[in-house]
Amino acid sequence: MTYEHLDEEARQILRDNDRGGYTVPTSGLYPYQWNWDSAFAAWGFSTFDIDRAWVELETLMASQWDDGMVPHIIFHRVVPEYFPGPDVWGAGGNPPTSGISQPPIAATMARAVYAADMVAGRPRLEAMYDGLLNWHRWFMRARVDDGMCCITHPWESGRDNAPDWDEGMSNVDTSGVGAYQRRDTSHVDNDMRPTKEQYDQYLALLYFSRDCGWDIETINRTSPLRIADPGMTFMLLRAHRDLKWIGDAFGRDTTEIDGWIDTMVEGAGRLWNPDGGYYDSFNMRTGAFTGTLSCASFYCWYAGIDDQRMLPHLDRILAAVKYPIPSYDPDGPGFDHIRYWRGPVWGMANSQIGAGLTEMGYAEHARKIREGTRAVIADHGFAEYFSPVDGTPAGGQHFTWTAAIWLTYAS
Ligand code: 9WN
Repeated sequence: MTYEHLDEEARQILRDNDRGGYTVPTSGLYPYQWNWDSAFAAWGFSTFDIDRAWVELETLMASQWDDGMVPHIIFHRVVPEYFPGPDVWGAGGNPPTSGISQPPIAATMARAVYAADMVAGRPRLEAMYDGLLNWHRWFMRARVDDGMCCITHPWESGRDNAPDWDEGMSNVDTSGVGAYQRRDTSHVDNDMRPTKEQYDQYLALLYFSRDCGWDIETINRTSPLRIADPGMTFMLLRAHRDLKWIGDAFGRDTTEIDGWIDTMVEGAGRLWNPDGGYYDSFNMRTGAFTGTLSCASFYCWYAGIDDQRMLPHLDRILAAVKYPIPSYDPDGPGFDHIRYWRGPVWGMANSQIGAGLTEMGYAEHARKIREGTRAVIADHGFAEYFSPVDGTPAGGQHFTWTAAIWLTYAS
């Protein structure tokens, strides 16, 4: 079966969501530049407009903070459709930005874009190297404890309402949050989005870090939330490896990155929950695993860790759902097939897990995930995410990263 009409639709989505130098995830619901969405967009553009692919990454890196952080949202043109906007974040910047980061996949995607453009792209990749290095250095300083990458806000993980954060978030004091007007539920059904209680907690945490003046040391010491995330840990480890590859290609000294890789391989091992028998999140404040098997648990292969112990979980889950891979274990107590990161399938996560499986030689598992990703998009369109049970398209439509991974991975 050919999917040429879907290839063209995917390219059109990227063009439609292009705001000139950056791509919005989808119009209305997410009207700004998001960090890891942009990296996926660049990968998608690399299949048909290589210059535009580089520009996407260059625009992202242009908003890097002086301390090295690359923010999770860049508010290029302030609009009323999204809450919380730059006034709430109070993080400064020109254009203004949010005050946290997001999964650092830009080095990985820069390497992928370069693979499509190895001659003309060489100086553009080289120009990006120091910024990427500084960002990774920021992560090692600000977020990595004992080799595990921690989040200080669920939005930083990219898996906002994953059950991983439930217990940690229940300790966040929301009494000072006050009244506010959400915008997301005017674009999307309530039952596909985080709850009001979770939004209160997101805001309380945002205000907490803002009141710390976004100072890393103060936040590290005092934030009520600090959870080591297998998703962030595996993605950062993978990105370190890709950054080292880039540095080596330009004859840079990559000894520092070698050290980070060693530290994080060890740290990733600490995220193995021996009771559950899977990679788990770990609450640094309580010293306990969160007991959550999620799509992030399957990122080990993507990080270059060949761990066969995760394969039986993958087999069980592949047999349990119509479309892989649910963002949370369908047998878990918090599973909800339609509510955002508590069950739905995210195509871009599949592309990462699938890449890891392919690289580690698990071709049959990789094939099933790729075919499932192709089927859910072909059957249900370019939605933000989908029910793993029946494919119901959910969240925003005409979605950038779904289109991007269609072009690069699923079609
Ligand atoms: C908050 C843009 C982003 C993604 C995240 C996803 C969602 C934002 C929101 O949308 O988060 O950052 O407002 O819900 O969880 O992964 O980057 O697509």
